[in-house]
Amino acid sequence: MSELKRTFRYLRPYTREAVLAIIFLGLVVVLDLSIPRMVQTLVDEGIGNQDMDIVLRTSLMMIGASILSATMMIGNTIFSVKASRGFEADLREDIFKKIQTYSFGNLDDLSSGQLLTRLTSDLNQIRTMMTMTLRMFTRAPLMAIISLSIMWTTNPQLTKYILILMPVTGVFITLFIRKLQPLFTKTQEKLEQLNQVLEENLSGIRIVKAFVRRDYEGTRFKSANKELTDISVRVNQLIGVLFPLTLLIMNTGIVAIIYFGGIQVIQGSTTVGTIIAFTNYVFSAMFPIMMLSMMAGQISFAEASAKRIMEVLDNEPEIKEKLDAVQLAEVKGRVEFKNVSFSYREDGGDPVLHNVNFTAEPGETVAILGSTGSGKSSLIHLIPRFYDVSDGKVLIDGYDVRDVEPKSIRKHIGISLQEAILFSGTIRDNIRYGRPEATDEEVIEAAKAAQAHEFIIGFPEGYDTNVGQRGVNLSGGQKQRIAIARALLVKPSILILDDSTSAVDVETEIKIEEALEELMKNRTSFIIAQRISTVLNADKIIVLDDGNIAAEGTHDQLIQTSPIYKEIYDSQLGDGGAQ
Ligand code: DGT
Ligand code: MG
Repeated sequence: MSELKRTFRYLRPYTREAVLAIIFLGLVVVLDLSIPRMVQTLVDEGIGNQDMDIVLRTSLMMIGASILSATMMIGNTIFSVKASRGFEADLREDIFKKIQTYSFGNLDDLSSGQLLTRLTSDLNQIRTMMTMTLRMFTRAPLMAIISLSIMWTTNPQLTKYILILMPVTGVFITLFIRKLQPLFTKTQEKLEQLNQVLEENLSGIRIVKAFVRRDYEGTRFKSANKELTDISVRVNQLIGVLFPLTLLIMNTGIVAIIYFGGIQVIQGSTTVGTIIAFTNYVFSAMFPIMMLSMMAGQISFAEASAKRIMEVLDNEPEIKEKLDAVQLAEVKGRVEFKNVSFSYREDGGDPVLHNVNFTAEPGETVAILGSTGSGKSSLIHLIPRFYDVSDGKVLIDGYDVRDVEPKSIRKHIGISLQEAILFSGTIRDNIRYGRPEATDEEVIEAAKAAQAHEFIIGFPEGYDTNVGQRGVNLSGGQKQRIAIARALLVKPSILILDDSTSAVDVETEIKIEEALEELMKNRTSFIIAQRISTVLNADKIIVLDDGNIAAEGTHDQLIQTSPIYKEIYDSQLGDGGAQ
């Protein structure tokens, strides 16, 4: 319950609506409960005394009360919907805002699929809970209290029978809920598992087809689906048993009222009308207990969802900005790694970089080579402070990146990540993502340097071509070139290209290389490349081997001194090389 309670603070801005909704609900209950009272008057005074006037008047009053009650219910709906939808929107906005503050490390822990589930279905659970609270759950206890007080003031003796039955039902339902609660939690888990299978299948459906694994995937889905179905059936069967049983108890109450009430009527100590009214009030008094069983499910679901949502909100960004962080107005581009070690897990884990030391002077081009998994991407991710080092320091212009406001560094860095991700929208908007105010000329200039201009103007709509959701209608190499243009357009002091030409043919790669040479003149550039031909001209080549710098220097130096470099060189360009 505790996590759910914490979400309730999002209702605060809607206090007025929530209070109004509950006031309307209270009026509905009072009006509804006044009706059995009127029945009592109608029977005892109207029919009993054969007074047509009272019969007519009371009937009209009953109709009036019903109409009024319906109107109040509409009022309740209007305000409760306003409050719960507002609550949902605010909470969703907060989750969204929080996710934007996440650093890379946080995003490694919570996948986008998980975050999406929390933003949609979990949020939905809580909102449903909120709507029900404002519309039905509050109604139940009100009904119980008011009907019991009416009963008590009219005939305490008969009320006692009901008061005996209520705790019996209460105990009985509590036992049921105890049994149900773990089943609800399990249902939620099974649902998540099924979603996981579905999500993987949907995003990887092409792989499934390519590897002809439809049957395997079908089995996986079937078993997850069956598990969910089995547990849902059990839950619903239990609930199904619960309802008739509470109904049975309620009917026992009504029989008791009629039996003992009947005796009282015969003895002349009560009236027939009272008995009729009482049978109605028994229902109203027992109703909340039945409601409780429904609530139990909803609350368990909502609590589970609240937990997941609060996990997102409680997650602190791993990269923390210092209070007295330095603002860098200008970056010259000197990058220095001092005894840097790095591991992805804060609690240790195998370091992926060991004691890395190097300096890149402003304007230098640094090429990073190394086999796959050697730590190249990890290394360059430390420059914009996507992750914090485990040991040592990364310095930009002499400032430890941890002492500088991350925004003010990143503004001066143009980066093209290993996986080129584009947004839905036009090519133009994608290229100027980092600098929306860039002119069309600048966009074209960047695209030309990235060797993207040619193919872009080849599209019927040129720069206004829509790249569709996640840029699916472009080839891998085309996406990469747009990503390079996007990085160049920022006119960064530090340019980082992580394997940005892996999907581009050799000829185009060389062209990009040539165009970049001009553009890289005043920038410190880090180029990760698989092909050695693209890095021959670099001011400095760093060869990474399993997280260690195995060699560092210019091509001429390395070819003399580094066997590992010579090996890479020979395999690609030397005697054994293809080109
Ligand atoms: P590549 O792109 O295949 O040529 O390889 P590199 O050199 O870019 O390698 P890198 O830095 O991506 O990975 C180095 C090691 O770090 C490798 O053992 C995988 C591991 N690693 C990479 N990214 C993550 C991550 O996000 N979380 C964890 N726990 N490990 C990671
Ligand atoms: Mg990499």
